[in-house]
Amino acid sequence: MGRRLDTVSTPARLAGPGEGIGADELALATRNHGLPLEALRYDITPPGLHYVLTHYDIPYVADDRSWRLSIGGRVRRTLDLDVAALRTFPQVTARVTMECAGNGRALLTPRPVSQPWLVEAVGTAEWTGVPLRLLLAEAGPAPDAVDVVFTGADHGVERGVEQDYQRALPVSVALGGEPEVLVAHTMNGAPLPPQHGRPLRLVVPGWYGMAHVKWLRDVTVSAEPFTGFQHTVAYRLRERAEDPGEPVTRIAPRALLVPPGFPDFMSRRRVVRPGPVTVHGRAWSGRAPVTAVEVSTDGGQSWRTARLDAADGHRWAWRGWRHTWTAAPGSYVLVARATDAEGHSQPLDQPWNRGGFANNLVQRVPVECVAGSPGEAT
Ligand SMILES: Nc1nc2c(c(=O)[nH]1)N[C@H]1C(S)=C(S)[C@@H](COP(=O)(O)O)O[C@H]1N2
Ligand SMILES: [Mo]
Repeated sequence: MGRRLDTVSTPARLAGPGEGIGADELALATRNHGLPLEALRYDITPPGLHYVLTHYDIPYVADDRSWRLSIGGRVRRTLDLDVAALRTFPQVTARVTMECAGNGRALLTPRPVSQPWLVEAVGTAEWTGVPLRLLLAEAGPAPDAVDVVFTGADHGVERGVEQDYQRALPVSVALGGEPEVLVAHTMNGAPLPPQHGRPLRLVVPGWYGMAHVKWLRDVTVSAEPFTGFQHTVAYRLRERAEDPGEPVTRIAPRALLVPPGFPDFMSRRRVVRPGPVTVHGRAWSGRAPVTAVEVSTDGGQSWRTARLDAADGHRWAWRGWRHTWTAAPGSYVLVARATDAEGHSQPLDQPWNRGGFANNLVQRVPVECVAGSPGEAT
């Protein structure tokens, strides 16, 4: 680690007791925006409302036609493809809910100092592209292949380590058909926007966001396990800095509700009128299909079962749910909790780790039920 990089790039740390969000976290929060929770109403997140997370800078790509994707390493034949060549392969469209592994981090105590997500680092898009397994079949991976490494065009320094953004998948996942990993060029029917990886990105349904490498320029088949920064240093579940930890992979179940009523501008506390209130939202899991959502209006002491929307065949996308709550004047804390077919559910107490990853603590939405002024329409 060079001395000069030491001065610009500091080690990971936890916020001290009572330490508020700092200027560096605020700068990250303004670059990397979340899904406004009211946009959970849409099956497919409208353009610009999908969350964004970019570690370094968004590469400037003036002309997609000059972009090249190389596929090499332990293969019979190296491929060098432009976007037009990629479009000659069979195309697949998949509806995929993507969530940042750091979602919920800013609510943890102590708080890992990083992108300070509350709960909104999620979105659902329809991605069109070429199944990765078809590209790899064309290249012919060697029998000793272990990992497939994906490199983006973005470059930066993180915790003192200068790097291009790189992640890998086990060869079994890269070649697998369920989920089908895509090299996508299209998001919701249009070329990828710059912030979502223009012109090419990886889409790994069911996996946390870090696996979906944007600005994809290189795919390298490797006979060695990948040991890059984003695998062995970042994106590991560890309690103490010196633990090797476990890798972050698939998305843990989560339900989010559309905050009901209307918000206060500063506190964002919600106000509803007395009477029936439809509490609704979305739930997803990258491990197994969502089988139940429960709703509480008393902070998690008692629960009601929500009605799940009909399964629509989009295994890797979130599922809608709803519940009718009859509100009476008073203070409430709404909570929703998802469970998947493997029995994974959401904790009521924070599942803490040093990076604040895969934290699927339930969402809590404080609501005041206040009668309207006399004569006011409700
Ligand atoms: N090249 C590159 N790919 C990347 C990242 C990045 O910083 N660089 N961020 C990853 C992370 S951490 C997440 S959560 C998702 C976010 O994808 P989105 O911005 O399209 O929502 O992209 C992933 N792919
Ligand atoms: Mo992320």
